[in-house]
Amino acid sequence: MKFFENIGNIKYEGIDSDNMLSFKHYDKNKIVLGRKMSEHLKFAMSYWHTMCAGGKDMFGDDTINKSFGADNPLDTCKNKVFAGFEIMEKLGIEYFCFHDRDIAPEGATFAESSANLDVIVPLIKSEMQRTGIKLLWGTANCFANPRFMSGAGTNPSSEVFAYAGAQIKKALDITVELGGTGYVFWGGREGYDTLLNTDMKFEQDNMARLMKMTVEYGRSIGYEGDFYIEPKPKEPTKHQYDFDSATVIGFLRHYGLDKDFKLNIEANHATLAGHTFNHELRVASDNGMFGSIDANQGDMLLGWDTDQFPTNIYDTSLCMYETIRAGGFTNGGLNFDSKARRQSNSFEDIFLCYIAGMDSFAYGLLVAEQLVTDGRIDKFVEDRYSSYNSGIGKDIVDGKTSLLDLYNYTLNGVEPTTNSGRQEWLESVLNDCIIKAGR
Ligand code: XLS
Ligand code: NI
Ligand code: NI
Repeated sequence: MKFFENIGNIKYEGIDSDNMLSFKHYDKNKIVLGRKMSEHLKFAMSYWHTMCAGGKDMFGDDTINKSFGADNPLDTCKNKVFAGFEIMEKLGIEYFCFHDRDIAPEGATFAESSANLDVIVPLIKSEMQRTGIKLLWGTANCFANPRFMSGAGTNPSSEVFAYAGAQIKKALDITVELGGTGYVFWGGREGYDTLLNTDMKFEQDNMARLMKMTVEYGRSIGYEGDFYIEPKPKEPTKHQYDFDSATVIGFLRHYGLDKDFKLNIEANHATLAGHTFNHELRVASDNGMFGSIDANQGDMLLGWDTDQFPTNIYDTSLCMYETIRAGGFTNGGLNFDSKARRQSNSFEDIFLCYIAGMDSFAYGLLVAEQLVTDGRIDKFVEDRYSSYNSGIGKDIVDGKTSLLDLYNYTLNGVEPTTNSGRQEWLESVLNDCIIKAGR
């Protein structure tokens, strides 16, 4: 059964093609810095935005029908499997990501929900075998159902905590069964709206308890992939505990979870936290926790998570530059945690969204290659710190100086020179590389 008869396989046709349904920059077998573009980028389809979200917002209903011709929730989910794999195949997307409740409907009881999953998972597995498409990561939706209104792992009710644990166990079983290399904790409603009703320390201790149980269980069933935390500063709660990369790294180290966890960095969450996307990536990689990416972009004029498809080449370039610096993806990849705008309400739009996102990242990769081979930025940064390679600088780095040594050195020394940081020149070098990458 085909769902999108009028759309064929999307091919690379280059920048001069005026075929909307073609790639202008994403040439999957093109070798960039020694690897295929597809290996650098590891694109994934997000099941929730692509197969589920229908355009609902606070003021209006769905604008696109995603029932895929079925008339009940379970059949809809069956059809979604085939429709989803058709989309991925036609776009040449090699990975996908899901929440448990994206792929199968929630039943009246936990047992019923699990039974629904057991109907759908074999279908997904056979489609994976047929197409070679792989699971990047799985996760549990422990935030949508009203029972989770006060959080999952941080819920004041131990009954809800237990429910979340049960759901995570099942979602992890499925992730392992489908060969996933990642399992994500995005802190859904793990946060608070007012301290007047919240024991913050107890809630965070509990979150760590849940994560520890998850790691122990996962390793006991042979899961060798990474666990990820996906930072986000706010929304849905006023204050999300997993605020940003630095906060999450502190949390993981404090609770001894840093060996099993890495970070899943989302562009729009970075900007909501008041950081740039590349700042968040750098913090993760500097701490050995660069894991995976949720590719999207926000709107700088709006204070919430708009999850737009990424089209800003400046951002994709700097993201791919950080990714290359971090040594590329191992278990992670680029998951389009992005959704079509409410007014882009056709399935053709969904294809166009992915093409735009994939092309923007492919171009970003070419810019990153240009930045690396150009070398001026790397060289500038290296030179900027070169005073630490000898003399007093080397002594400082080697731990050979005391504060008194610095006092004596400076007492007898000369006034330090002030060297330019050359920001505007570096920004123009970046622009040069963005333009040269297109040649
Ligand atoms: C929401 C998050 C979510 C996670 C997966 O803001 O980005 O989509 O990626 O639970
Ligand atoms: Ni996300
Ligand atoms: Ni988001």
